[in-house]
Amino acid sequence: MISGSLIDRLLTNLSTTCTVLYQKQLPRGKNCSCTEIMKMGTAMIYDEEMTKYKLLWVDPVCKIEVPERLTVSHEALMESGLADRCVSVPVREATDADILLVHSEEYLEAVKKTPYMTLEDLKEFTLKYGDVYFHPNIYHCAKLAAGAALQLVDSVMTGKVRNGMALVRPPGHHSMRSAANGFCVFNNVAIAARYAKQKYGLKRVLIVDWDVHHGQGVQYCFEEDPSVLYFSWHRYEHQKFWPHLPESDYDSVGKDKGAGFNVNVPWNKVGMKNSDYLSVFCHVLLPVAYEFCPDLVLVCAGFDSAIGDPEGEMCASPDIFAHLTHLLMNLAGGKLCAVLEGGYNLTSLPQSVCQTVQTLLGDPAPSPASLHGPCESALESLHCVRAAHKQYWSCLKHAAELPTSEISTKRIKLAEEEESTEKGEEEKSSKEQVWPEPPKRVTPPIRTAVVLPDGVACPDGCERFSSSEDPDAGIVRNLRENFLRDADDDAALTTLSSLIALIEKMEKNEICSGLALVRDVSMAMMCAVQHAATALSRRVLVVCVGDVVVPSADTEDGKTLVVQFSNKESDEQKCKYSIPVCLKKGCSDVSGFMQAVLGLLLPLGYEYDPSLVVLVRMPDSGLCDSVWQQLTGLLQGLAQGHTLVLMQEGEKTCVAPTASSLLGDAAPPLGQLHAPLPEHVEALERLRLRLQADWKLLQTTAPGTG
Ligand code: Q9C
Ligand code: ZN
Repeated sequence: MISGSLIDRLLTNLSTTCTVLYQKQLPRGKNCSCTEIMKMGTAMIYDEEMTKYKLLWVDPVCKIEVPERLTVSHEALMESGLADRCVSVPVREATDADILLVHSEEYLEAVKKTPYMTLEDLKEFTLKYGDVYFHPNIYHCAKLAAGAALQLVDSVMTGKVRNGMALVRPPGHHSMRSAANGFCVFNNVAIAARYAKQKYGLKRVLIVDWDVHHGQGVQYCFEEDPSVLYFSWHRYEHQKFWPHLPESDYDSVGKDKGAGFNVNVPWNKVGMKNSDYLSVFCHVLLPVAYEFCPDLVLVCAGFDSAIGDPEGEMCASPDIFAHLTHLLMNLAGGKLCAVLEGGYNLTSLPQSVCQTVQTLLGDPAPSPASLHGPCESALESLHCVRAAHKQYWSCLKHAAELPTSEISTKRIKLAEEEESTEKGEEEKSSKEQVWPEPPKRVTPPIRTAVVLPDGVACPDGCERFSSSEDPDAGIVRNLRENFLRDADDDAALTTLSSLIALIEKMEKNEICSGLALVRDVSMAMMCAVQHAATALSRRVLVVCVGDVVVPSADTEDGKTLVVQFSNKESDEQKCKYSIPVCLKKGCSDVSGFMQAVLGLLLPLGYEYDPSLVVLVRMPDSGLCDSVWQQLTGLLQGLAQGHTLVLMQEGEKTCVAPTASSLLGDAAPPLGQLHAPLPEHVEALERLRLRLQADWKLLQTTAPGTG
């Protein structure tokens, strides 16, 4: 009940200092400045005090919200060694002024009295609100939870760290201006958004709510505010799931000036999987978020959307949160604050928390388990959300109209399904989910190796690479016979055999990513792809930007998937594994290019699930550095971050920005995107329609309704 003692505070401060000192001993590059190290850090905020309240009476609805949620999450971070890698930031109490940014004075004054209430008073007070309980210490914890979110915002906005996560109780996203609700007392993330805008003058804040419940409190707070974009997906079941609100549906898009800045994705069935989540990210959240261009990303990080959760009943694996996190980390220059909301399965919760924090720390994401297309119900939701928002976002302008039949009659659907409800309840207890523990993510000792001509300096933090051993005689013979016509070209032979050695080390997970400046990009690409796909028998995703001769013979068997961005109209599409993306006016249409990356390349890449990505940049690519860095950054979510970038020798100025992205730095923001060129939109949409038969993750409408 009493805030942390002086000794506690000193200890916390001391441990923070130690963490920073410890990090200083591990500079990333030789001449790494202090601020650079700090910028790379990840904050973790936790205080045991927030475990010190609990349900004091019998209530089946509230019994899942237990102190152990926090202790198991924190212990998992300690035991995995992740906590040691974070900068530990102390909590503070949110002040009255902080809380009043979102809540009414009357409500705050009422909550202030709860520490002095008797058990009977507390029970009575609790009855004024829905699905929440009070305890004499919850007011103190609620101030710490909101304060933790504010400490996180301060740490990120002052550049002390790049990003971070706050482990808090009570959660926040259901609480409203004058009401506690759904285990929440103060709206931690809503307060943090207002605070960030006020204190740091931010113009745009994105809130991503991946908790399985609708954060109606956040929606109400910002529904008329165009400076805060709120995205939430949530179990809905056509209003049959708590909190049973019509305004949780896809057609609540925001009001007045805020129209278009509230994005609801209702899940109308339970059992949603990784593909459903990724599909919504690729086809709704990311395009809108990139167009919005936030200055800061806040995540309502609830993990009741993971498998095994008794509330969500979804089937997404804990490692999907690595991808959701990764996909947000190139927005807002990497400024991301995740604040815990729900999560009630004491096994999947800590696993999901670890996946999130490890990704914030910059470790490559694990390969997502076999993805197929989204389920029909998810497609229906996707279709509806995109249709509801097409008038507000130019990235969705071309989206299909709302289906006229079926879905618009959602209330009839609700009535129809009414009968089958009871049966579902009984089945619940019998189907305990089991899933494998996510494998330990081992980060290669070398993050980024570079193969550069002698005159070109090795970028900070990278390792210059040349094959130490003499190349295998068979490999040399193959190189000479198939790639090098000039038998005396020793320099080229050295480069190519270095590339092959690099690929082998990536394959063995000794090196994460690579970058090579080569004289002949086409030849290097052929050689790399042939080795990885044929000799090592790996699936390789080849992404080419600009005109380059692409290996076509190799694509038949599915060992390689080639996606080529160019401005040349390519007549035919040879097979499902060779995909020309034609942007006639070139890649200078940043919006069009990003549309292709988010809506085509990422879903293709995720569905294909390569073990190596070869990213090829031709000198005529026409891409500016920031767009190129976004592409490089996003692609590292695939193949466990095994990306090999090939560039032509002349492109020396591009080495540093590329290396920075490969090392895990956030790409610079692109600015608010304008509408893509209509002819590009049309071309991309035609391509997507053609490909969606083969690639299910490209679908954006339910079968028979598009
Ligand atoms: N089974 C958070 O996750 N009870 N709050 C719903 C339906 C309320 C969840 C009852 C659940 C509140 C932060
Ligand atoms: Zn929840």
